[in-house]
Amino acid sequence: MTLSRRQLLRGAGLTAAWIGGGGTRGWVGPEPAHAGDHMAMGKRRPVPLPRPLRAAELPKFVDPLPIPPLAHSTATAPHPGRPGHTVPLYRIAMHEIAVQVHRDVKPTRCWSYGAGMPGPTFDVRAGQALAIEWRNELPANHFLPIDHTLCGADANLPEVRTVVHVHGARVPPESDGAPERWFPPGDAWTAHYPNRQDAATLWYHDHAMGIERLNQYAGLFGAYLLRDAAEDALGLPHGPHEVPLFVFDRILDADGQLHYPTSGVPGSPWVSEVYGDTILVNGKVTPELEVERTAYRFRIYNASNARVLYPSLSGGVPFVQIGSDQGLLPGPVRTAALSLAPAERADVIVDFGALGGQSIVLMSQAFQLMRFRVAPGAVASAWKPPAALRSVPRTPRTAAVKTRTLALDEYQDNEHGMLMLLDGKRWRDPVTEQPELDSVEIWELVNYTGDTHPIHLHLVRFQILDRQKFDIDAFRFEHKMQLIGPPIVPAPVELGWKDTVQAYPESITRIIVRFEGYLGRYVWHCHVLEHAANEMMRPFEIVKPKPRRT
Ligand SMILES: [Cu+2]
Repeated sequence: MTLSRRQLLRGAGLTAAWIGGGGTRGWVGPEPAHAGDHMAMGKRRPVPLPRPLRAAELPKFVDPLPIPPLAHSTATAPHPGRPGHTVPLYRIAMHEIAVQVHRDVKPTRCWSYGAGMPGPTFDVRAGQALAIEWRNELPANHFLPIDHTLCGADANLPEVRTVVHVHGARVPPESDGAPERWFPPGDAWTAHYPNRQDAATLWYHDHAMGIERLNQYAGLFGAYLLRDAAEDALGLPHGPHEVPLFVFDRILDADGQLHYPTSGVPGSPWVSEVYGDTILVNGKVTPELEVERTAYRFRIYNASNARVLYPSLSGGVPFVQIGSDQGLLPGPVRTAALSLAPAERADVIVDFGALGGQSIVLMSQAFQLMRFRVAPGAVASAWKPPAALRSVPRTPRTAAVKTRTLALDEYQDNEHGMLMLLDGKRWRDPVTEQPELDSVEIWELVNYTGDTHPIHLHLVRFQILDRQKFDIDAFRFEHKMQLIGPPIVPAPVELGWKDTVQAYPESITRIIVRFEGYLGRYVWHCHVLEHAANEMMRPFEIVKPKPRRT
């Protein structure tokens, strides 16, 4: 029998003692793997679904692309910081709904923040505070398999719990949607969103401890578009020419119902990643959007649990990418394909002006996601991208007062087979990342695994400095950190502000972060939701600056 190198590595149990950051850092973690245990190790593979929906055989492009409605405020709430003032209040209730994902498929049970899935789109202005009352009107029982052995998913808790995180929003800690701030059906929670940040393509989604991956899989997410005057001045396509596209993979059974795979291990159904063979856009399988012969702005979200998407257009039609997670890029970037890990966003322009009468398919590798049918007619005038979009000054490395070296690694775990941890620590270990308010730090994410982990920091925006490969064998077998080649600077599409970064396999990914906004406790985690559920999530705490001698 042949063992793969990764099986050998896991079997060797060598991961527990890396000396990093210039000093020896003792680490006490889960039991290291024992030689010979390799058969029991590794990722938990999902049990195959006996009767899957054969989505690839469904007729394509027969349903119109749904466009989520806008959310509207219906009341006011007291301004949290200004006595006598009020802010608009939005009331959003979570319900179980039935979604027609395709003309020929029975309605699918989903959970949503509105009448459709995804939930309503918040279209709001930077600098204008608002409040949202999130009301949990979901059923008392979950329809997807809870693993009660995971941290924070104990069997004595209410089965259905929810809390909402506006991903990328700069909010006080009490409004951030901390995973343990969940509330059960029948309860509500009002959060405040100051919106004191630049225009950006944000989104809201469930973040309830231990079941976030199930709640998002069920459909609990939606768009939160933040606009500002700098963006208005660019005259970008808007109104009917601006469309959010939530792309996500799911497994559907022959009856069109969501299937969340299980491990087959009694009492512990967690699996390490979920990949579906059905990809939906705004809740439809291969929908179609009729477009005019003009430029459109698409906000593309990867709302998958684990799948990285590589959106491209048929016929070599390019995207002009104008923004990423946290708003506009410095300048437009013409590109044939995008790369979006879970939770990443791309803000793109597609100019259909010269494509009258044509059909353009949005793809991700071999998957056909949706089709644009362009109105017939002669070539219309072409959209001219602005030469510059927004100033994104690079944060100099010299601004950093601290460099943290943080390991992303896999460990043998007796209960779950495999565990992925941030710097060898679990969620409930003491807080170790405590940046001072307004300080700048460099975080070196050292990924010892063979997977890309999309790492998201709540509250802040950051810049990617570089990535650098290292020799994983030299590390595993000789305990040496041997870098391979020079640091690779980010591609032009990664030169904007980010809140989620792809930490590449067997590489160091360096980001530079200013911890501005608020004091208090936030979260950083992998956005592969199965990883986050099994300990690849940690608190961080922004603390008061220590007084310094002048
Ligand atoms: Cu991960």
